[in-house]
Amino acid sequence: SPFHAFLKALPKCEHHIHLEGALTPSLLFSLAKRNSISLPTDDPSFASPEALIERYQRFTSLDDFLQYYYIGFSVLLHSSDFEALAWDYFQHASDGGVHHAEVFFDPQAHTSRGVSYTTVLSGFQAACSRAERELGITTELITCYLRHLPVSDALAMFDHAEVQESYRNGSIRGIGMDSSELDFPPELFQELFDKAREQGLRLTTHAGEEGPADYIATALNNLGVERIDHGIHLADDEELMKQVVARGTLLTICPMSNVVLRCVKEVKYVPIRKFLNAGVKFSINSDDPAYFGGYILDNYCAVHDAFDLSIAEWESIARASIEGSWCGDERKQEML
Ligand code: ES4
Ligand code: ZN
Repeated sequence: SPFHAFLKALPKCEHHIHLEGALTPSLLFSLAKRNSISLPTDDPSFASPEALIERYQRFTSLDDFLQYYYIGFSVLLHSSDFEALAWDYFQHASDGGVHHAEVFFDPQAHTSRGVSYTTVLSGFQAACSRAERELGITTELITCYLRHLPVSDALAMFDHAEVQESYRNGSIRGIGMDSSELDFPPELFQELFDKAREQGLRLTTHAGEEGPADYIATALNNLGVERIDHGIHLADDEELMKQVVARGTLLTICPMSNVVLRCVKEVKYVPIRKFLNAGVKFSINSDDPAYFGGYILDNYCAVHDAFDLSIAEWESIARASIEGSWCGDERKQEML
């Protein structure tokens, strides 16, 4: 449709994409073969890429998805694997009109398997350089900490020499927090976020995806994050919504993710209209594109089909994605 072309051409930024979530079943199987990794034999979903794709359409919750997501990590061993993974994502992002991407990865889920942080980071950095050179996409990397693991594990990762070096030399712009939400409220990780803030890192966290609006409040007020990843449950708390508007906090919304993980029944139940009416800023993102059936442009199109937004509304959403980015002001000006 003509609107698809309009949405594709809109200069946009992506803020909520887990690079490990860009592992397509096809890349998963080819890396498993190349690296001689055996996939689970007790789950028929790993019989073929097609069977896996079919299973991905039947996730029942965030935790049901995460079980597959972490199995996928097992095929990623070498720097070149991480480079291939991120490069695959950047090509799709470029096709969707992304000019700047701020991408998450989960260091703890690699170092715990014996893959060094430097192996992961160097592969991702190679893809970032190539994206800039060949696609004109600028990038920022964000290390995400896993909330289902002990706080002590997160703190040890944060203090690890290679990680500290990447924070100090600007390879990594900020930290986030992800994985299983309901049993792990944000305030558990107060010390981690205090240390990151003292070091001048930018701060965000997943909150209000499956968890209640209270988790968004503690993420903002205790952890001091400047963005909220997902945040759809903000719509349940009118008072908090006013505070979010007053602070100018950006939500990084992932509509197709919310449907596939059953946080909402359909895209039309993502509170997009409510946020627009209230003046809550948000960007629209893909989250784990290889698992949730689409990249950023698919998410823009799904929102358009559900809400029939005006051209002016779309321009303001894309502008918010640029203004809410963690790149320099000069780069923002180029995109605006
Ligand atoms: C994630 Cl959708 C989602 N939620 C929480 N943690 C995650 N890690 C990767 N995708
Ligand atoms: Zn996410």
